[in-house]
Amino acid sequence: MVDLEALEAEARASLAEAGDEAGLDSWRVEWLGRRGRLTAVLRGVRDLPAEERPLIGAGANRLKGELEDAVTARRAELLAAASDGPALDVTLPGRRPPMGSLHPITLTRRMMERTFRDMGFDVVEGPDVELEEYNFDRLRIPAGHPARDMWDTMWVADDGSGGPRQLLRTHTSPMQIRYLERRQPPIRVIVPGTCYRYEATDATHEWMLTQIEGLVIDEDLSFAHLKGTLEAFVRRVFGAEIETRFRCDYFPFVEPGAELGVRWQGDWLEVLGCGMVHPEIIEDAGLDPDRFTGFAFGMGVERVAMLRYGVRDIRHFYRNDIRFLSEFDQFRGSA
Ligand code: FA5
Repeated sequence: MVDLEALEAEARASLAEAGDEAGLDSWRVEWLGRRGRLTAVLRGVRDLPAEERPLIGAGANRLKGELEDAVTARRAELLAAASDGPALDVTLPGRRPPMGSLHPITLTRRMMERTFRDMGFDVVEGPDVELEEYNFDRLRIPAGHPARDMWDTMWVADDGSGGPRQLLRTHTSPMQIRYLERRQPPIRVIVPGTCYRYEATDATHEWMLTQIEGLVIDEDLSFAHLKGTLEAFVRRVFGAEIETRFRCDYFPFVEPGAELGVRWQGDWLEVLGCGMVHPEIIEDAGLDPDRFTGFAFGMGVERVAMLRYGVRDIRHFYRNDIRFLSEFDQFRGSA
């Protein structure tokens, strides 16, 4: 009588020896192939004495199924060993898709907006493509005025319709005029937005930059309010130890005008221009300049971001290098 038990033991022992795919193949030929040893037993069943047939036949068929399973299991085992882990571990967490994060300028802009909101400012936006009139003339910078050279301008191509000239705004100050057309004092507003200048770039200058304009108009406002507001802002953003300096500066739409610089890498970095709103601008808005005064400022968001994150070259911000941008993942949610 065929000893199925001995046969099974031998088959399993030899399967355990198979160390690779080729070994598994030859094992299969030897045991389960057309001329294989178990196949031979199955074929021989019909020649067995009638009383042995059912027992051996059923046993050999069961063994065939079990050996098929065993070879599948052995293959998985070999695969797992090769990949140094289970072939498929369904308990592992899925692969996390890359999430991205907010751009450092967006993070900084939102932080600045929030700081001004806390100080009681409204936030509004204006058009990137602006009329010459608002960007220059009504800010007391008529054509031919030397102050136009302070802003190298990108003009929108003339469409030949004889309409007013348009440009990519060089600063957010035109929104001072637009806002004064719509609102009455007391005014306390900031205007974040992108500006464009036809400028050569260097470590602190980009041709595309973000500004936050501020405009405050009320009765009895003095330069002390301007200084107090901006110093409070700077201390909130950079901490109480930050070193600042005001210096005289000239902008045709303010009188007097100043710039604010902060200590940066042993030097000073100009962060904003500011001043008392020129009485003519107040008057043009239909307000009495003897009653209403105010101050305005325009600050560079990229400059604030450089100080905040210790970025030494402004040009990193818009190079779109994922290695640089992913440094800011850690600030996700801090905006
Ligand atoms: C202005 O644009 C004035 N409109 C600011 C102003 C508003 C003055 C209201 C008075 C009253 P200025 O060109 O200096 O000024 O730019 C203001 C700030 O924008 C600078 O202090 C700097 O922080 C930033 N800035 C200007 N040019 C660039 C540039 N090319 N790249 C990066 N930041 C810049």
